[in-house]
Amino acid sequence: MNGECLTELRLLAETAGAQVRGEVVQRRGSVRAATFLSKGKIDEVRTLSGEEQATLLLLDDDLSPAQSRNLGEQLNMKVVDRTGLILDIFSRRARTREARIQVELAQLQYLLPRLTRMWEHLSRLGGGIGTRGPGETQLEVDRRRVRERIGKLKRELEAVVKERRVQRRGRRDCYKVSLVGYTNAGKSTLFNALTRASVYVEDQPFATLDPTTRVFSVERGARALLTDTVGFIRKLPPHLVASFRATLEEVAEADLLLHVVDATEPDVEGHIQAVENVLESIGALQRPRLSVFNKIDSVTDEVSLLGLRAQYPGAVFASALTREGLPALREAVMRHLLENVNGQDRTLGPPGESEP
Ligand SMILES: Nc1nc2c(ncn2[C@@H]2O[C@H](COP(=O)(O)OP(=O)(O)OP(=O)(O)O)[C@@H](O)[C@H]2O)c(=O)[nH]1
Ligand SMILES: [Mg+2]
Repeated sequence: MNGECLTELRLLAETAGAQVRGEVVQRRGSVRAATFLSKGKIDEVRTLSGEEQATLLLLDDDLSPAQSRNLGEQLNMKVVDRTGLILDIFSRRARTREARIQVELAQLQYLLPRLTRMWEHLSRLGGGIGTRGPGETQLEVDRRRVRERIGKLKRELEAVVKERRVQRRGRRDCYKVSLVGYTNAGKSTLFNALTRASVYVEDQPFATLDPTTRVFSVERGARALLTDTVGFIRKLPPHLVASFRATLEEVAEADLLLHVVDATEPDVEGHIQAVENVLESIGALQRPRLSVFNKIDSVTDEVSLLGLRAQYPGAVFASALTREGLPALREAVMRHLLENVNGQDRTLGPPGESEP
């Protein structure tokens, strides 16, 4: 783990409402199969949490259900891994029916194997009662309930996916641009700047969960549809990616992806890689893509900006806040649009819609 990862974990923890009282780092090589943390690290966490009266241990990695349980027992603390934390933030953020279905589905799929282990543990505590003790019966009931709920949510989600497909079919003749990028890169701010919309913006991860689409006047009367969507993060839980299929299909079908990168981020390359990993997992890595380095207004280090310009010569450098670089961005989108429209049955303006 490097310093940037811990900074991000701290930010995620605070977004989920936790107060960070201390940090412990373990080398990758010392992972212990049963508890994830080594004996020495467990002691270190125990001492630190005793001093700071901490009640929750957050890990930057994902633990197996058995590891979480073992670690929690040894430390007598609640243990939440990276996926658990991200799911928690998503569920706090989910406002619409669609987002709620997607998040709950991912949460239940995450919970199911953990529920099992928890009850196995309880029935083991019953000691020698036999394999069909009361704990296990309860476990089976609980698992069935969770599975039934998962089934119901999946059916509801299927309806949402269909609905979105129908919506997109109506727009298939339009040129479609999707904003993608690491969470907090400034996608929604850029979306608002380009479309004069007013979607929710916040200096916290995962401010956006639901996609929004608006008409976007590119240049010289040409128009496209621009979509703002959920942000990505390192190790985005696969259950979440799968649940957000309805939302992410939009991205996979865009004619152009604008990859928004926070130019002030110290680990720019790590963030770009994380976004490309998610794009790959949703089958969108091959879509035409244009990098937009955002927030250049607050890059204080001119040298690092020059470095980025040299390293990413095809990218646009802009500020959604001061609007610097937006004309160049429109021009770059226009070039892609003309290339795409040439020889294809596309119109340069969506029918029956006017700019907001
Ligand atoms: N200085 C500066 N800040 C910006 C710029 N663009 C966005 N921000 C800030 O960055 C923070 C995140 O902006 P959002 O637009 O919510 O970012 P996002 O990528 O949509 O984030 P999620 O939806 O959470 O994934 C907010 O505090 C914005 O005000 C910019 O060009 N310059
Ligand atoms: Mg957003």
